[in-house]
Amino acid sequence: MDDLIARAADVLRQTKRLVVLTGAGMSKESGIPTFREAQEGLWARYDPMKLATREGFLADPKLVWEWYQYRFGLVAACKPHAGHYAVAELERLLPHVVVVTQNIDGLHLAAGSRDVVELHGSIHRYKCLYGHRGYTLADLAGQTEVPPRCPRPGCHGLMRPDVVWFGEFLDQEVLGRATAESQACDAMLIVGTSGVVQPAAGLPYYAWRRRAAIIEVNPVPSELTDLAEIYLQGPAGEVLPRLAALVAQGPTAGREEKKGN
Ligand code: BJW
Repeated sequence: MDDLIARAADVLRQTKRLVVLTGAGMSKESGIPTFREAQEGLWARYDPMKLATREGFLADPKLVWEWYQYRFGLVAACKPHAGHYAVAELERLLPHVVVVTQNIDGLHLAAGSRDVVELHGSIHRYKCLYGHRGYTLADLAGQTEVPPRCPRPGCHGLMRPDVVWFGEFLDQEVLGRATAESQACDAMLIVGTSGVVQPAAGLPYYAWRRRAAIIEVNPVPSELTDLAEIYLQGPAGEVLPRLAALVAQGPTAGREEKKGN
């Protein structure tokens, strides 16, 4: 493992444009459950068709609203871990780093990453069924109806979290940026995603087609592991800080020379 992390650090040090693609496993060590892991994943306990589709919301808006409020409470109680800070550190160490995340928890931003593309939206933002966006929970405070109604005068549409549910299109500008970055990168660091949800799972193929170096961090092989030139098998909170520390330290050859002196 030490050798693999050193090799990955060498690759990153030479990287001009890095995309860090993250999924639910990135936030697991902060205390936020993943989706598809057997037993502990959210979809093992909850039905995604009832809770993460527009049809599910229209069938039972109160149930879906309350589930997201429960998850908002979970997220609000969590902090970024060492892996999130290591990703933010990479942004300071390398010329161009963009974080493309499927997570809605805002933890990359909380850790100090500045260029973050939130593919599936954010649990910190709310919109109404008619698409009026940009609200926070504070804007809805004082309303007694569940879910609350759109604060825009004359609208009254049901409010929902500004996240992307199954069967919904991703924001075209957001997906366009993620695609363009993946088509232009010379390395992609994939962390904590099973790689089954499209279109996010298609992004590494753009990088692979242009022979960008693909590095994956995941304790369990994913649908994307075969694309990876370097597979770092382990949790984000352990692997990423070691990786960022080696990138900061300088080239492997330099370290060996120092050791020999
Ligand atoms: C660790 C770790 C540790 C554990 N460290 N790692 C083409 C083919 C087939 C289907 C489709 C297709 N195109 C579109 C679809 C339909 C659908 C889809 O992909 N379905 C698949 C399930 C088959 N996609 C969509 O509907 C998307 N929309 C779309 O494509 O629009 C166009 C369209 C419309 C209609 C028809 C066709 C096309 C929208 C997808 C939206 C996904 N939304 C969710 C919920 C977001 C809000 C919320 O959070 O509530 O997004 S679902 C859920 O899955 C969430 C996640 O972002 C997403 C991805 O999951 P992720 O992050 O990979 O988590 P897990 O749990 O799967 O994996 C965790 C990983 O972490 C594991 O590998 C662990 O090993 C690892 N791990 N501990 C590092 N410590």
